[in-house]
Amino acid sequence: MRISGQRALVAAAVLAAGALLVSPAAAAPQPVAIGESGQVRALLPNEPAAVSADTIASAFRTGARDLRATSTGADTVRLTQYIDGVPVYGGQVVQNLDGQGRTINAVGKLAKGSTGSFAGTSAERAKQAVPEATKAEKYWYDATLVDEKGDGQAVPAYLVTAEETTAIVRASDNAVVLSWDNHHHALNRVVCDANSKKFNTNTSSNTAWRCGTSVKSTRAEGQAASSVADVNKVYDFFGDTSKLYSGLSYDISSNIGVDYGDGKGKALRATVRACDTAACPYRNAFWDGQQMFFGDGLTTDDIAAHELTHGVTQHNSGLIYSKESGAINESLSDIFGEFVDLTNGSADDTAANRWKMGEGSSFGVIRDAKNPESYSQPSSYKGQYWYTGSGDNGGVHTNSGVGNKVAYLIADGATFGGQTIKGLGLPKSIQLWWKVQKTLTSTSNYADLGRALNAGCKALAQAGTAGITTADCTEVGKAVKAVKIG
Ligand SMILES: [Ca+2]
Ligand SMILES: [Ca+2]
Ligand SMILES: [Zn+2]
Repeated sequence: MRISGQRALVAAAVLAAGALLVSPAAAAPQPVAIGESGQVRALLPNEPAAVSADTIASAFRTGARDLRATSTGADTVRLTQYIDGVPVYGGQVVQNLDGQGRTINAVGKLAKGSTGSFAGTSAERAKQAVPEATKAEKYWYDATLVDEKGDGQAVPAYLVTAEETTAIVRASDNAVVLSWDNHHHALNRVVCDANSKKFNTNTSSNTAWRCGTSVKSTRAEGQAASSVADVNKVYDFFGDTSKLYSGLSYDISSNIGVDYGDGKGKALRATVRACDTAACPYRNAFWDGQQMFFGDGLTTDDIAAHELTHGVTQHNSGLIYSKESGAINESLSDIFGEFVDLTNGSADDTAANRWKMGEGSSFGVIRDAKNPESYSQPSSYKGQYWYTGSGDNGGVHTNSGVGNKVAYLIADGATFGGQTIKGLGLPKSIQLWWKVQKTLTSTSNYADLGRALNAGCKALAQAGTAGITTADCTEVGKAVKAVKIG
């Protein structure tokens, strides 16, 4: 209801040059949070208020007033910035709403304005900049929204999709200004045993290892256990992951599942005991955008939930798999992977394994959220082991240590980074990180994560979700400070 009203108001504002607006200019200045680049990153009203999209646009100091509600949840609305009917890449604000639909706060970022036009540009030309491109869509690109240097003015660009990569191509000179890997290395389940069949995980089409068509189903929903342990483990861990997300009213089968037309419907699918042409056994696992791919013995609860959470992230915050947003993407997968692990009652849920990733897998422990340094990951923003190179999409599997550490601090509490934090425990943590997943945007960086944690906690305390209190938010604030992201 509110949303369509808001959309109508925005459309009217564009057409009638503000004639129908309730004079936002006359309203008192809104309390805002300013990011490193000097731009507004959050609107923080003193108390929940009825806020129009136009008020948000002016609070975020943008001249482009066309904010459209592009997705809505029970307590959040995601607004995307449009200029002349074309979306701004990463130009999004998420409103946290109270039970009356009033805004508790709004986090995100918008382009200040735009220069140039799409006249004389073409999708076909943009596609030429990316090998094997299949699609090119118009977007405005403001480098500062992805933490690159710029003047805050969006320029015409194309979001070009190829099988292995996604890139932003600037329309004026057809230059690739940003690119990332699509390959990220839920209850209807289909699990397929590849039995060491080899696939080229770098170049071959995803269809080669599709579970249910190219590789036949070994165990589908409701079927008896298989003789292959990896098949049964993934089947069970998909169940555990689905249960955790159901507790957050999110049905992963319907939201991230895929239907390959094999009669099994939209399902969480995984190909297990799969090999790479260059490595057999293959010691890795990934989410390919549609389904999971597991090397032999990689099927642990935390890894299965990690891969599925990449699907959840793809369909919610949409964090791009590059640099800081990619590190946060990885971290959300580790955090929810460990939330599933810590709450599924498996025999290996010992104190020694708490916060470790990959215990029990064929490659052993690979990361530790409690002590990231022990696996050469940073515990704090730009701290020891912080990675600044271009490998691994800008260190997404290294710099994720910061997000992991803050999750550990919030859940268990500790003295770290000059702060003594009292832990909130797992149930509250799960609610808080779910709020974060819903409020981050595709280009969020660590400072945005800090704000999303603080703003999200405040919104949950206001709603009384899971018994979260403002005292808990004080602890969250300390954890955010301790790892230097706020
Ligand atoms: Ca477990
Ligand atoms: Ca674990
Ligand atoms: Zn991952």
